[in-house]
Amino acid sequence: PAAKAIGFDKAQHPNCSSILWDNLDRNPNARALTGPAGDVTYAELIDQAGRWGNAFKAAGLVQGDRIAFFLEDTPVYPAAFFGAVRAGFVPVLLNTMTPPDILNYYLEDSAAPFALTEAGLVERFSEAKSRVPLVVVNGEAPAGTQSADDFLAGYGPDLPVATTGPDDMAFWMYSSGTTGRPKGIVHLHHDMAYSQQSFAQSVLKLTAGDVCFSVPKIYFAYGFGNAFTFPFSVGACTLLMPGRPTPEAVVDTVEAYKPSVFYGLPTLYTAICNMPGVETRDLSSLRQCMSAAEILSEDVFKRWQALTGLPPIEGLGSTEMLHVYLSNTAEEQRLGSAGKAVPGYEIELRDGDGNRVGSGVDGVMYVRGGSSAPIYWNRPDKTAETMREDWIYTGDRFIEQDGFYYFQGRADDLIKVSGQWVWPLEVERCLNEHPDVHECAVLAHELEDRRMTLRAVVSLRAGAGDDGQTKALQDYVKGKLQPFKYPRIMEYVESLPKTGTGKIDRQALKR
Ligand code: 3SK
Repeated sequence: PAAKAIGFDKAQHPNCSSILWDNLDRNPNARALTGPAGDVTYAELIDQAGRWGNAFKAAGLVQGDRIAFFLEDTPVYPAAFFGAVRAGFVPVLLNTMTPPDILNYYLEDSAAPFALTEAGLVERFSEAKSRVPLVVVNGEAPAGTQSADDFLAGYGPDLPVATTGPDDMAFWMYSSGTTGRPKGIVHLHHDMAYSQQSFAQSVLKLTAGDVCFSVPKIYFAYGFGNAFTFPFSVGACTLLMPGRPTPEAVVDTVEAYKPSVFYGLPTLYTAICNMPGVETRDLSSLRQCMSAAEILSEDVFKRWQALTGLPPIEGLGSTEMLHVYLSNTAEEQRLGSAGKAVPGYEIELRDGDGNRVGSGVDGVMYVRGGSSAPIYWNRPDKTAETMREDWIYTGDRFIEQDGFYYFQGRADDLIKVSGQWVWPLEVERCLNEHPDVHECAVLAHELEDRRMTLRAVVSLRAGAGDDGQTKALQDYVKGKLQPFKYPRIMEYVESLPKTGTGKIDRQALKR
């Protein structure tokens, strides 16, 4: 039904390379890419993509073979990606921050018989026990590897499209794997066109005149849609910036290349707003700004609007769904919300028993739409947990009001205490309001007899803490929430452990 709502015809999308190749007839001399590597027209990019595809074929790869992409955002990325998918190969987009041991895991898990990387990243393959042939781009190829120039030498640009279908595997990305091994998320040939026809057409409304700048890199699903799918689908230009996106580098890049559409994450918007002298910088080329992944604070939202005149449009997506499925729009914004369901996606909030909850009631979000990944590679257990029939279980809790969705926390800790469902975060928020509590974390705890209960780890304010403290805090929760929600186990610490980004490290508190 969601696909019908946006008039999506899957059969029209047997190979995702048409997103780039369609520009050959439409606008071959328009700029496809800009940035420090220079301008590249669509005709030039498609010429390069064709050469990459032919060279992959000549390297002995067979249709469906994976190719590991460990690349910076430079013109090689779209050329090699679109050449590979057109020839029927399956790029695996890898985060260039990955250390050698995890990179080795990716290579083994994906069974990629071939990899592309940057001259500056070759040494990360040091632990690649499954020695894959390496093609090195943007610099010198060390001994035992091949340079991109040598790899491409002698291959022409004419590349017939492989006999793939809309439901064939097209490319993968890996989940970040904060808990457990990262999972290979498999996307199909029609998925890019779906996210274009849903999110991009209804929210972004790009035109061929736009220059799009995605600070999140291409190997993130968010960056991939922003930098490839959406601009190439309408013949717009994409600005590629390699290297670390410090706020200074990002602002310099905006001034130099004058993008019209900007995509960032809340941390970047915050860092730019805090840059000394930012109000004297020229951000006037921007006409639209998008923020995703986390909720932007009201303060930063307002400061960015004051700086640029543009309210960031906030949305939420996932790698499993390929891009954004909840979004505010330029016409309809609710601060603090992740927005409404994007046309083409259905959202359901369900309670712990799987029943749909009504408006204003906290529930776990399920989403479905035509761009969802069908499986995690080689992980039937995780696939069954997340891909439930055609719904994706997001693990995020939301409340819906007037069609807008408000994030409430993660569902992982949802537990049944005395036969009733409890969200530890709700209890945590309640305890945090007590004047004696400096900070706290409330976690699920399994008793010896397998029953579940709540355990609170509390750091008290200076001067607080007497014999009656535990009872006082438990009574406080009983008085504010349903009484069965009080934490049976109370522990006190000087301070709570923190992650690298300053959040409470719940993993470290688990036992
Ligand atoms: O919101 C996110 O985290 C996200 C993830 C993947 C693709 C797109 C987005 C916005």
